[in-house]
Amino acid sequence: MGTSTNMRILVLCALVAAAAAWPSFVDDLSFQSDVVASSTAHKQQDINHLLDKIYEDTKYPDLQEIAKNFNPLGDTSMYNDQGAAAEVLMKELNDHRPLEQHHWYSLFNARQREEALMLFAVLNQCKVWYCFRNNAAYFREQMNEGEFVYALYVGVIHSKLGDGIVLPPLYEITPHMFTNSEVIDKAYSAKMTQKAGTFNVSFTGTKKNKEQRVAYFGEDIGMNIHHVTWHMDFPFWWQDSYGYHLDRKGELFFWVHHQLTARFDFERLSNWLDPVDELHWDRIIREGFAPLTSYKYGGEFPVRPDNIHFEDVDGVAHVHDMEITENRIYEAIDHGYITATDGHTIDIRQPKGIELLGDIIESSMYSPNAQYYGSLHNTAHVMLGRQGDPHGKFNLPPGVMEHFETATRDPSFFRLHKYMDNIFKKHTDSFSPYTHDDLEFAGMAVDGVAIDGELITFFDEFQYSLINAVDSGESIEDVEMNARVHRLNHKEFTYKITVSNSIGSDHLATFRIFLCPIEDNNGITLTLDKERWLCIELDKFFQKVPSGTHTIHRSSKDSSVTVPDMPSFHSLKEQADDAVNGGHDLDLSAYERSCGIPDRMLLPKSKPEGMEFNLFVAVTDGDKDTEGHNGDHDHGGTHAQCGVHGEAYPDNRPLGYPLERRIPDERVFDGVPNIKHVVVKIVHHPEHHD
Ligand SMILES: [Cu+2]
Repeated sequence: MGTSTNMRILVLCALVAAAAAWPSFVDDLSFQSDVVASSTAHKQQDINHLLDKIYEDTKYPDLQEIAKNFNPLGDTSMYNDQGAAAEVLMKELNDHRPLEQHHWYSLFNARQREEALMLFAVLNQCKVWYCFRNNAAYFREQMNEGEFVYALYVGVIHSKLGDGIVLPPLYEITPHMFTNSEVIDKAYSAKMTQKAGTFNVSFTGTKKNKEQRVAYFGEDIGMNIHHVTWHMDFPFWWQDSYGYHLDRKGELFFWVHHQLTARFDFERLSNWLDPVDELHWDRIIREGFAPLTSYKYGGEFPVRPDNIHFEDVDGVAHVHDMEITENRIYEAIDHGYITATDGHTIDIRQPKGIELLGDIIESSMYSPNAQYYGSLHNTAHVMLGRQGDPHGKFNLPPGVMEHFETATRDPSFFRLHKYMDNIFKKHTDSFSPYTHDDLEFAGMAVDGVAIDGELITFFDEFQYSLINAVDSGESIEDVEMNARVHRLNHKEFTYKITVSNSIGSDHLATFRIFLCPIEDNNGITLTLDKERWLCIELDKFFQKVPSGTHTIHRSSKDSSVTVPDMPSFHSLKEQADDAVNGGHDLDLSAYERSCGIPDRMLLPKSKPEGMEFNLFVAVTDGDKDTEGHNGDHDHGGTHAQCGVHGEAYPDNRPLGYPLERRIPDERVFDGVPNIKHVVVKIVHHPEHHD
């Protein structure tokens, strides 16, 4: 008996069990056959087909058939909400309200977001894959493509039905959002002239622009995917009524952006650039940005010249409103409490405080008082995105800052996030420093830390397909067309951490590894207190340490901060088709999560002559850290910055522990045996290619 038969029987059993809960559902044979058929391979194939050439009507006959004949309100027993969400969206459609196709889409546009979320709500209410796929196929042909793609991605991420599916890399689904216009134009020519081609993508700008030296960071397609996926995993619009609570969302918002900020400053350090200065509402925005990128529909992304004053943006906010919002947040930090809508106060000088602060700064639907504390982060993104056309005089489309996949290209992104990072720092600085007793893990000592292998970075060459950027025509065949980009990469290495456990028995330990600068950009040695805020998290993992002295080996590939390179859309299609045709199983679980720093970018680039950094390792009590959590504590290995899908964050300590609080006296850290740092050297090989 083949695996697929086993699978079918398994699913059939599940169906019979489910039938008890949904009596009307078993009467419909189409549902039954669908449930039997929807193995991971089938689901993956459906998603691939739904996302193929999203700006055109689907070419797949089964999806065409569904788009024509499926009625979302035909049998409402397939939904958990008896079709309530579908009714809302169908009414909008019948009233001809939704945004047209072939128009730009931005999540920060309230009405467009509302529409995308209407579709998300429908998909999220589906009990079975039949419902999910059919609704997706139906609304694909009815709704704006940007709204559709967004709803489908967050639908797959957050619905149980999406388990096991790997979402194709967005740079191959909506290549315009990741690729400059010059290369997109070449792809069009390739198609028209029927000449296959691979086109080099250069980073935006020229050598006259100092910021271009670090464009490889903000314009890295994997980093863009990390950022957009994090915001899909933890959407600001999320409400728990969608199905579950996003654990420590506000704190993760702080941590993931703090890490982006710290990583960007690390790259600047090795490129002879000053650290990013924070954004000031009352000063000029120093760096302009010319995206040299176009929407598929909607023209070019607007340019912002250097040294412009912040302008009020019609219909969004006055600069003064932003300052008021900022003042209110600083006031909350100084008071140590925030005021909820009903006037009661919520203490934030407590471990959960940073989470609430993140909620009000972003702001997310978790904010206890968005009316009063506003929406500093989201509104600032739009304010910055519109500075090229603040009064809408030129009818320009949204700026790169108004999309999570393009925002990190603009240097103002890092200014904005440095500004917010400083607000968070003011809050964490209000806590008393950790004492020796807080930090000590009695009976556990780190005797040595070393690296097996060399810490070497280089640039690799990577290609992705532009097929989905260009239109199809009946008489013109697609030709192979790729974009070739340079990406930061590093050689694989292993940490060797020697630990002595004198507790007398095996004990679970949490290993927290950070890389920290030793000197600032002027060559001045940093105090530990300055250094700790600039550290980048390299890994965090839980491991049993046997009694006695042992050396723990941990590969850089296993970092819980990073994700591996994603399979291409072509490979996902091939694998799903093979599995469906061959009747065998598909296991792509290693690629299911695309939230996380790309593994390639784990290490900062450094310099050809090498740079020294502190490798900081803290080993803490794993039993305490994971108390109340079960499982293997590994959770697919991307938990550090992206949490665990649908579950509580596996580590009870504050994010960034033990470096998130101020350290006025370094001797406290030096006197704790379970914390150690060593100097390591990272060398950049400019000539090396993979
Ligand atoms: Cu962000």
